[in-house]
Amino acid sequence: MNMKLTGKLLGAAAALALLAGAATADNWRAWNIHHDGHPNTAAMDRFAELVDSKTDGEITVEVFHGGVLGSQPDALEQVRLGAIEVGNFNLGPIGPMVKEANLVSLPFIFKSVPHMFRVLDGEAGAIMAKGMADAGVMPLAWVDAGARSFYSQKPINTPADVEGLKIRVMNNDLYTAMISAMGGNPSPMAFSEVQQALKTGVVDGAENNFPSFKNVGHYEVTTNYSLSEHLIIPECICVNTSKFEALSPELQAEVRAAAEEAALYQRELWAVQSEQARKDVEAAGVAVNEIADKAPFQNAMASVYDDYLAANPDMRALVELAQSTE
Ligand code: BDP
Repeated sequence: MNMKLTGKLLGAAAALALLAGAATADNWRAWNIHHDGHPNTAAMDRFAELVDSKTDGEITVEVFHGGVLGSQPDALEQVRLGAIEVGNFNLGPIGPMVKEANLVSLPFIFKSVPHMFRVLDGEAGAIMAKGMADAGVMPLAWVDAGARSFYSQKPINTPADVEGLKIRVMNNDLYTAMISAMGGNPSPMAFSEVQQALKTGVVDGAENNFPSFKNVGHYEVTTNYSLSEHLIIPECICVNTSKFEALSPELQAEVRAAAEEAALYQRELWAVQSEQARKDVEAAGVAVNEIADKAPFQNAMASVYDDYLAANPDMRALVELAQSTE
């Protein structure tokens, strides 16, 4: 066989091997609610690149940004069913389907973002992760979502300022209870509808962290952002449990490592970009109000905790575990 022919045959064999590889590649879809310019969008793109490189293309991830694959509750359901493989989910909307995940939706449960991560990295986090995985949404890594504060056309300095206001919340009974406990009218609504609702006065206010407040233009239709920091809710890079468990141990380790690296990248971006988002909204004319004493807000949440623990006595141990974490 001459050298030319050998070369050709080898080339053909390589092409076939590539084709075979491509045919067996697992192509995953990932859901992300955020748009360009949000730290999680960059982090999810990084996750896709890392999965591709770590698994040598055996798994590819296509990220769909801007919530185009559906609202968050819908996307969660789809990941549970395996119709979408991956998502960057907030634990708020996971609470109604995974009891343990609701821990993080209790207002003021965490003292700070670092405290929240210490709880997640400890026994409480392991219990939550197991509950989520059993429900079909397995967290591979936790990401930062800062603290959520109220915004509306007037400053909110005390719980009494919420009285009579219609406030948009995410889908979770704990948030409706939280607003009701201050005398406000809670309005659960999809994230994609909030800007219009604020603009047309369908709601008087909403609550979120600085990057989300900025990224989807809520700041353009709001004049006051008041630093209540009443909820510190983590997010995850989550995968359909069966899909993940069907992978070889080697691929599982590579996908997990990709998620962990992407999450560390997200936390770095978050630190810088949430500061920047605050500056940007202030420069655009939003008044950011410090709340010197948050105790009245915390005290107003007593009935939320009492009612929740009366209805869910099995959550008491997890709540106490979080509260006793240094
Ligand atoms: C953002 C979260 C996103 C939520 C959104 C909301 O990152 O997952 O859907 O808040 O308020 O901060 O719905």
